[in-house]
Amino acid sequence: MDIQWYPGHMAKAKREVKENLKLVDVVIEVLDARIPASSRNPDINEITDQKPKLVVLNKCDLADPDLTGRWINNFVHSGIPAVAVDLISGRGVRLVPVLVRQLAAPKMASLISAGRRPRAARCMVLGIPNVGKSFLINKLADRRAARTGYKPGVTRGQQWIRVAGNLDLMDTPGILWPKFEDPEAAFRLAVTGAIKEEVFNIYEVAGRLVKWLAESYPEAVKKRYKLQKLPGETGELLELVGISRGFIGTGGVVDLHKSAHNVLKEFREGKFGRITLDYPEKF
Ligand SMILES: Nc1nc2c(ncn2[C@@H]2O[C@H](COP(=O)(O)OP(=O)(O)OP(=O)(O)O)[C@@H](O)[C@H]2O)c(=O)[nH]1
Ligand SMILES: [Mg+2]
Repeated sequence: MDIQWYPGHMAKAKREVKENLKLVDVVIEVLDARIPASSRNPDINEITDQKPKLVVLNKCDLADPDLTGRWINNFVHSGIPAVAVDLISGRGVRLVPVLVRQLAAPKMASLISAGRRPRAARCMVLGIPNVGKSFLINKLADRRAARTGYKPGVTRGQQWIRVAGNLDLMDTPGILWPKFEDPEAAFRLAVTGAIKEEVFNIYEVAGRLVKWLAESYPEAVKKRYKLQKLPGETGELLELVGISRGFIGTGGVVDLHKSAHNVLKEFREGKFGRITLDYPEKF
């Protein structure tokens, strides 16, 4: 898979993150629970090295619950506080401010012992595009303070938002690394919606996804497209999706573009079940 996507606004965002990091007490790194490894940007790790950090595994409603539990264990065992949340139902969200305040406590204590007045804990929310950073902030603020959206690249600038519990949160634009050296990670980022559809080949990605689903979750695929048997060929699978959905264009030809879009859309909506693409190594 050939993806070269590093728009200027991301380079700018990275610079601004570096500058603003000195203002914050804690960093929240939002990851996609379906791809906790592939959605970790190595750049973010490097920039935020010295800051207390909370990992939030978001979109748990779409991920395999057993694997989410194992991922959380993995993070916690390696000394990184982590919590699983589902922002649609709100599950797990209440824990986030509690954990952030715990992580900020040493800094707050040092401010007070230096004779400074107590202030709200400041926290920067970081992550790759479309993982739900702005959505998390809105949920904690209990209002639509930050703009959110279905596509990656919605948030363009940094913004402070005060939330309940004496916490100031900074929303940031999603940051993705310039090269996707690991083609498997690039594929996973594309299917989960972190990469703009304009910069990858939708037939290649959707074809590969439906093939993988047919191999890993054959019953779900058969049921979804009312198929008795699954063909081996990727092209044939996309064609069958089109027939099953009635995507027939002029001359009775299957509209493969619509089929590809539909596969991606339904996968992202969790229509094939709760699926995690990255496996934890231990635990
Ligand atoms: N199913 C599901 N969808 C979610 C969840 N959280 C957020 N979303 C969806 O994810 C999409 C992206 O949310 P945003 O908050 O805009 O993402 P972001 O990380 O701020 O994205 P950028 O600003 O583009 O970097 C939206 O369409 C949300 O509805 C969740 O827990 N479950
Ligand atoms: Mg955003």
